[in-house]
Amino acid sequence: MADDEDIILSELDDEELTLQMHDDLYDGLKEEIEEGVNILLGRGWQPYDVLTKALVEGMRIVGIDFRDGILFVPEVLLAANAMKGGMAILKPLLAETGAPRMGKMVIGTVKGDIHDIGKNLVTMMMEGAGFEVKDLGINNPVENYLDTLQSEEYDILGMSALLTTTMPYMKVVIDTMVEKGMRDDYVVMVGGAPLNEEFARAIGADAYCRDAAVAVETAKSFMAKKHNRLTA
Ligand code: B1M
Repeated sequence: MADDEDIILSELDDEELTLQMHDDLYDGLKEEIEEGVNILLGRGWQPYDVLTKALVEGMRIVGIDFRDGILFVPEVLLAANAMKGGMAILKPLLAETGAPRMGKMVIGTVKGDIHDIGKNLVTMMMEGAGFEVKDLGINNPVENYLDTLQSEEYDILGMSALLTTTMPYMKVVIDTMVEKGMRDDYVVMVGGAPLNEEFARAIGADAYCRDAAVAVETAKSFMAKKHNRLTA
């Protein structure tokens, strides 16, 4: 292909378009990403496939070059902005499943951490699966989580951390819940790229969620157990 200006997205086949979207995400081209999302949806793609194959995969590639010092914060911010443009189109579609009300969740990125794309994705998918989600945004100290949990009846606390320096803060939140005698009232689910099962167990969380789909399945199974307990 010649230079980017000659590319007409709608003329590309699905595979070419997906690869082009990875490039456009890398280059932070929000309008092109939005156009690509709309084209794939128009071709009958499921919103979840557009999300994972075009957007999340594109961001994975950005992450590799960020790690390797090829991309820097300003470029990654543009990529994140483009990703959010695409996610905004998918959000109502993912929430449109008409699923019955499943439970209530509070979610937020922990103190010191401003990464929110993964958390937003989890929020979208949870809402799509019928959960009511209170999203506390980024950089949350322990009080934000606890005050919100106590303000209404919630079932699940979700925390997100993308940095090895911020993930230990999840333990601060869980330990404070234990101190206040409220730990057993909630299911605590944690996620974020640097976490794993072992870490989740070590800090006293109920579950580690590798991705948004796992978060939904995990939350559903906890809610099913809770309902069975209550009706037994
Ligand atoms: Co940041 N960053 N970043 N960054 N950034 C990472 C995380 C990093 C791995 C990049 C790298 O080096 N390869 C690295 C961390 C290294 C480490 O800690 N070991 C890093 C760094 C170092 C930094 C800065 C320190 C850079 C600097 O300033 N020098 C800085 C820190 C700022 C801060 O938070 N205090 C920083 C800043 C930024 C930007 C602002 C530029 C931007 C964030 C924009 C935004 O979020 N609005 C950014 C980005 C975009 C990334 C990468 C490239 C992509 C993250 C992302 O959005 N992924 C990232 C590289 C990477 O992760 N490989 C990187 C896509 C998203 C869909 O995946 O977030 O993993 P993810 O979410 C998944 C799952 O993890 C899971 O489900 C999601 C969906 O499937 N999940 C949950 C996530 N949260 C969950 C919560 C749950 C359940 C599941 O609750 C129940």
